[in-house]
Amino acid sequence: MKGEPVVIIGSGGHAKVAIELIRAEAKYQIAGCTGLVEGDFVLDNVPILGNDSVLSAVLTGGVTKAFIAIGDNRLRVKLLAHAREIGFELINAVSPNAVISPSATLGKGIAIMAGAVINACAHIGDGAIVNSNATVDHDCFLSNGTHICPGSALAGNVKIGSESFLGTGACVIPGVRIGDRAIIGAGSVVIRDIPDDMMAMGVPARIIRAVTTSFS
Ligand code: JB3
Repeated sequence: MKGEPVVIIGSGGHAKVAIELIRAEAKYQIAGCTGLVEGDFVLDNVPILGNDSVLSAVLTGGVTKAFIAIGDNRLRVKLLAHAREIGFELINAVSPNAVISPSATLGKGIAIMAGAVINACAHIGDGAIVNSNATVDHDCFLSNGTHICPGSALAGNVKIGSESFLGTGACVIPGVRIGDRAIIGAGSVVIRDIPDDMMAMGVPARIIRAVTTSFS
């Protein structure tokens, strides 16, 4: 397998998807994963090298690129900063079957799955996830660590704050602002702004309570 080596930080379901995205791009070779359970494998043959305490040794061993494959938004953003502090360069994992506008801007450590559409002048922040078949339309702004779950749809000019979570199949009408660390329930239709740290769901989405935990 050719390409520069990359270490995957995470070893669960999201890591499986990230590994296959990176393999499909064929730009990097996967050196291994770090996780909470050592001495196992992810997918067919990607070794779990140990927990994150091995990352400095992995870097000095010549693996200078990393991808954070953790679905929990808050933990992913924390690990993104940690990997950068150690000295890793963060790569993106972008499906060759995603459609990304040439005027869209992408940060680092981003996952964009198959069938996703990122339209004109949209911005995707560091560590964001635009999951399978999700659409982000023109002039949308996704802040760092946001997760747009499979099949969700953002119309034009939607702004989503950092570490927010948009559940599977949720829709947001044009111009809506969703705050930081917000959680929108699966299948919701968001027609008005949602403040920071609030959970909303339903058609139309209504605020049901404050958010107390992070989501993935
Ligand atoms: O919804 C979809 C399509 N995907 C979800 C994804 C975005 O988020 C998926 O269904 C899950 O809800 C979630 O995937 P994730 O984060 O892989 O979840 P799970 O399968 O539970 O695996 C979490 C992994 O993170 C486990 O392997 C843990 O060992 C590992 N982990 C937890 N804390 C950690 C740490 N790994 C490292 N390296 N460092 C940590 O601090």
